[in-house]
Amino acid sequence: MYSLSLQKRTSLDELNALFSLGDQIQFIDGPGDFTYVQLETVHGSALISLYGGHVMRYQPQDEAPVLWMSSESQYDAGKAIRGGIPVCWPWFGPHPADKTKPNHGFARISEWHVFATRVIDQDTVQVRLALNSDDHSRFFWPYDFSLQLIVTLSEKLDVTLRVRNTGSSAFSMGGALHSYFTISHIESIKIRGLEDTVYIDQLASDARKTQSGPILFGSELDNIYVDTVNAVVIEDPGLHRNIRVEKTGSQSTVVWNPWIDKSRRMSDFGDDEYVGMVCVETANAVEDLVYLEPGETHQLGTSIQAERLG
Ligand code: TA6
Repeated sequence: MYSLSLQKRTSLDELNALFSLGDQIQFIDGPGDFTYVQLETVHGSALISLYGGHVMRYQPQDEAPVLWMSSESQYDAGKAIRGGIPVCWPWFGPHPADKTKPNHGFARISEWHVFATRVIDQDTVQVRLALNSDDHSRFFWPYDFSLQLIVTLSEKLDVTLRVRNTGSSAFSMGGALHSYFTISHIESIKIRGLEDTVYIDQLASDARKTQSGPILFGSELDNIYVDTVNAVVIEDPGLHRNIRVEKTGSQSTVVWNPWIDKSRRMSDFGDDEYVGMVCVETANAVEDLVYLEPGETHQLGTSIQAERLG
């Protein structure tokens, strides 16, 4: 039995008093003593951690999980959760000038708070989490902002990161909704939608190449596809399904599988877990940065749907 501190129980009780909605939106405790929001509809369920604003699970009714989570994920403040949909913001990858700053920005290692919850109908529920600039964020990045993560569960999963520049200075930002997907086996899937698209091969000194045919996997792959607004489909005959990933507010898509050696180098990633996952990330990466004047807003959105094959 997991015993909660009095303060923790109170905060959960307060959250449920303020924001829970029947059995469709509930706040629960979980790994790392983090607080989670559980969404349920007739179509399936989802789970989101307030730490990191991190969608951890998306499970359509009668389907295998769509999002992948590492069994080795750590749940420690200051460390990103491994799997699900990490919110990479306000930069993608290493900080452009200061390598001591966290990879993929600080949003995914920050404590988000609940802004609003809605039951739109029995088929659709929504939660909005918020993260605003403060002394913690200013340690990493000198600008003022208001973030909202809008998660809508229906017959699909829609995740939108809305950024508003609330300061008096303009800023440029990058980022990604860095989605990890569950697949049957990395060597039996195909990824379509990026054919003939230019990509930056992060494993070949960022050489620019052009995708020929569907993306197939036989070794580590870490590509940033540029100038593309295309939907992507992960064809997975082993699970008798396709996963369709559509996007808004993004001109770049990242596809990644760490394969054997990189998996072994990551302490929060099982040595053999690479066979059951692939990342397809809706990004603002490389030259696809977003410039916001004071008061301006940008939305980066990904829409995820599992489609059963015959
Ligand atoms: O998905 C692309 C990527 O930038 C890879 O290079 C790899 O580093 C991955 O993100 C995971 O990064 P993380 O900081 O979460 O370990």
